Amino acid sequence: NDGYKLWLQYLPFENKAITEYYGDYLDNTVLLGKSPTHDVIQKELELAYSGFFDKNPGNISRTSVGSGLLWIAKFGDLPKEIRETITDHAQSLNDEGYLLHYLKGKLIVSSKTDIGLLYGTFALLKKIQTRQKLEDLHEISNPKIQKRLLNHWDNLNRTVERGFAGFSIWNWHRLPQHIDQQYIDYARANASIGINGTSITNVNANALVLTPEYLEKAAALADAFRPYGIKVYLTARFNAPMVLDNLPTADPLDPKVQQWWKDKTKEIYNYIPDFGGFLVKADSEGQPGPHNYGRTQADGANMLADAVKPFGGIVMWRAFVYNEHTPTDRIRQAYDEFKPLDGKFRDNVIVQVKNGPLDFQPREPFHPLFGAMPETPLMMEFQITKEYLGQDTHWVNLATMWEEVLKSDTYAKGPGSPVSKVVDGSLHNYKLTGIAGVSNIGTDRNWTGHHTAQADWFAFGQLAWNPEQNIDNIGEDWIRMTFSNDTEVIKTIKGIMMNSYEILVNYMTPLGLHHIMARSHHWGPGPWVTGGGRDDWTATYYHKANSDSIGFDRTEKGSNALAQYAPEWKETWGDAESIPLEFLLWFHRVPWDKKLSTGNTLWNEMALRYQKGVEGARWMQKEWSKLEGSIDPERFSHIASFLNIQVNEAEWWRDACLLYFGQYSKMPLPAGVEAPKHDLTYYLNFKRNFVPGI
Ligand code: BDP
Repeated sequence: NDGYKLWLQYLPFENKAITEYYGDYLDNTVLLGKSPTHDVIQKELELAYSGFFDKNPGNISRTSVGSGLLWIAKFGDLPKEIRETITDHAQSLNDEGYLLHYLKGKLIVSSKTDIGLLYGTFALLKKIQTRQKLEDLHEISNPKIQKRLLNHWDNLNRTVERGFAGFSIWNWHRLPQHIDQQYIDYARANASIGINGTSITNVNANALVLTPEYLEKAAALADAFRPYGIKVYLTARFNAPMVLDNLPTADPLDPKVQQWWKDKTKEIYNYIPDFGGFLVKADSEGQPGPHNYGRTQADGANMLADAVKPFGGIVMWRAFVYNEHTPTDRIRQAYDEFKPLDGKFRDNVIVQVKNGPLDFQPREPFHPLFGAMPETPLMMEFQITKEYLGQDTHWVNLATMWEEVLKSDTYAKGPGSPVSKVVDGSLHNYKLTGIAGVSNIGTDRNWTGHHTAQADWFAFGQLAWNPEQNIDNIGEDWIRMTFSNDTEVIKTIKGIMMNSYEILVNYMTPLGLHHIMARSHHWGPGPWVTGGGRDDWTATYYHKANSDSIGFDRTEKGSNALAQYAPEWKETWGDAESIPLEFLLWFHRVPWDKKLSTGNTLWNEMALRYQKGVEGARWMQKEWSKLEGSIDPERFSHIASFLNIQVNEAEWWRDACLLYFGQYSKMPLPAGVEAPKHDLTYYLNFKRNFVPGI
């Protein structure tokens, strides 16, 4: 098993009783209605059937038959007598929602729309994959977030920015004529978890994608994805009018520029009639933007919004805007820039905000813009690819981090105003809602490099559908669908998953440390990174270690980034004595010999946490080894070898960071912390010339 089938393994039923139980339904299936999506549904049912029963699928009836036990049809397509039994329930369905309902010997999967029916079918298959009892089913499910997107940071030359699982799956050279099976399987996988949009190009955008040659190719992808309910979005390079058509300016208030975008947009819609809209990174890390013309982010976004408006498109405008020439703390800048623009964006603009104010670190407090923009829809951007979290070889369950962020209380409307309710729109009554995950997939046979990184893609989809879903259940479903329904296997893998996040934070960035990775590629430790072109891309800018203390003072005595949060947070995080230790050095400078609430000095606590992280990684390895024989050998040894790497790299992180910081603390390692294997010079030079990546 090479993992290509992801969580859609449709593993054979383990015994006769289970085979017969589900066989009753699956051998008596009625699928009513006609559309390309119905054909997709039929194919998926057949694929699942051949997996479950290990034989060719029987006929699925496409006309009403009295003997049907499993009915899959839109509400309007159901025979009257069945339809009447679910009328009340069907009222509460939205356009993408589905209903699973058991009644008097019949199981009904229904919806208002074709896509809702596809989602319902996948939901049913999930119930079967996770061995649930069908007679208990009474489920109505509507997605809580409207736009649920993957963001691919894929370049036109097929490299993937921060991609660690091979090259881009978009083979531009062969498009539009060749539609690879992988595109179809991509769409199936995404539809199975409710993803309904994909932005296929890097946010560090190449204007070429807006030329007819590429639009034709993007249109071919859009055609392939359409039956699966997935819309295509493109990244727009802000100065495209200059790059592609030699306009003298890209000033968003210039009528000629505005007209250029209107014409370009019309052209795009000729190729892709249901084009979703633009995703834009502007005025950030060298990308052009409205700042170049003294204009605001709203001016830039609104120009594009006006262009897509007549066609029903949207603009996702990223808040990841910061500048090395701005003297304030980098993490303050997005809020300082966007907060005053609240209410100034068109109604088809949604501002896309990273989960934290810095940049996808192992642990950050939630971004202070959440809760601060009641008049402007905000969408969440998570990074599924693990740029700062060990990249392809570390096993870490990202859902744990995402849940922590989504559950954080913004206090925007008093206690009980979590980030999840900002994102699902309920807190501020946003008319437009969205969530994006920076994709972790590539041409690797198993899509994601690490088999277990498939779980992050899966969990992202589940949380996009419902950001308040329980991550334990998400994890368990994934294990059952991907590996096995065996109780021991589930228990062991779930144990590893649910502990993996804290373990990684401990061996990388305990106590609120951040951005101490190696320069530029961000793989491995680099607390010594300093100097170079941009201060705000170094480690020393963030940890500021010296012989007295370490940490970034973000209280009013320091950068006062803390003031961007609600007063409740100022109270919790503002006091170095009582702040939860996971954010201590994010908000405070703390003397090395300061006694913490744990009874340890800061230095000892740091060292012990690094050690604990290493021990955690070893524990993960030991737990996994118990599964030999219960998991297919190919995936078992693939994961085992990656765990080896993870343990080695956890030790590397611990040793390098403790040696480096130890120069400042000048304190000995406390009992229980293993002595580093080498001296600091070794780590400074270790893997220096190696460029990780694909
Ligand atoms: C950072 C990445 C960089 C991205 C940037 C972004 O290092 O490659 O272009 O985020 O989100 O995390 O735009």
